[in-house]
Amino acid sequence: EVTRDFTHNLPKAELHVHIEGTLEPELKLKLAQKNNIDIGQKTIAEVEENLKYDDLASFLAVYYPAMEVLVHEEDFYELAMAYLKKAAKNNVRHAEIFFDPQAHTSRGVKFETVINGLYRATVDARALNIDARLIMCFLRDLSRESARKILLEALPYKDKFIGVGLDSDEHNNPPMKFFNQFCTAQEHGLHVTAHADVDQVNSLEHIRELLEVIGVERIDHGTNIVEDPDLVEFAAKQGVGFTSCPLSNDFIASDMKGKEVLELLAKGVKVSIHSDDPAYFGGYIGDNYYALAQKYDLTKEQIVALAKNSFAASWISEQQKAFYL
Ligand code: ES4
Ligand code: ZN
Repeated sequence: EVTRDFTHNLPKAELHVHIEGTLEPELKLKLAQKNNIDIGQKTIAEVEENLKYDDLASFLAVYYPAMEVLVHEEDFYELAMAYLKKAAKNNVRHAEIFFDPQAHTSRGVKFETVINGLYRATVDARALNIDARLIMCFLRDLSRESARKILLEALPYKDKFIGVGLDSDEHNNPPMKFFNQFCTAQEHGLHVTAHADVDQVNSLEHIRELLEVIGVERIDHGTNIVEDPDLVEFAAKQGVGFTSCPLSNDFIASDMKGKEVLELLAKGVKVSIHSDDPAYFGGYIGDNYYALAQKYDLTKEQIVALAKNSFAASWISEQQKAFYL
């Protein structure tokens, strides 16, 4: 029998968490007060009242405005440390954490402020027995010029993050819009991943571009790939990872996508379970494993296989990988 203790205590890698999506109502209120920002909410109940969404667009409309409480380097440090402490309780041993610099630079916060605060938390995470890394995402609903600008601003700091990702509103924003940025990132030795959200128009086309043209190492969500067996075979052969987030999917698509996850697992694709925006979707990584296990009656063996995939699809050294696999 699969218990909550089993899913939470299993050693795992977190590969799909947006640091801004770990901003809990309590910290949001604390930072608003500290930074003298009127967010129009004074109690945790009032903040929670505002958490209403049922698709990607309605979610993002709540998500971005909440970030305005993040202003100083210390705020980013505190946000990331709070997340890492929760991750440690979920026995996360390795974390590759997304951040959205454009969501902050567009409000007048310097890139340097964001990365220095987050990076310092990843260094201090060593004391929690977590190997934490950062992945900088481009906001796909902004222009390619904006993505170019932030990439050039970020490159001098490239020892502080390990890869680039692509997130935000996918509608009418295909991966190829950012082809040049992905190429430049790859030329600089950065890893590459990108979101292919569930429930999107042209989802398979976007997944094909990511796999066949850009050559991403992972796809975030992307479980719609099961609709194309040839692409699944290609992804399996290339060892591409798929980071699925059950509780997020349940909000965004009213479906945890467990059927798709199990099909990919059975076909030898490196699919794994993660938390996306845990402060918004009702749980951290252990809760995501547990919810999926309950809903689809997963065996311990399947859960262990998913956790092993999280290390296999991670960007740790082969030596570290051998330790976990
Ligand atoms: C996101 Cl659920 C989701 N999809 C796309 N971009 C995102 N950023 C944060 N959460
Ligand atoms: Zn995501």
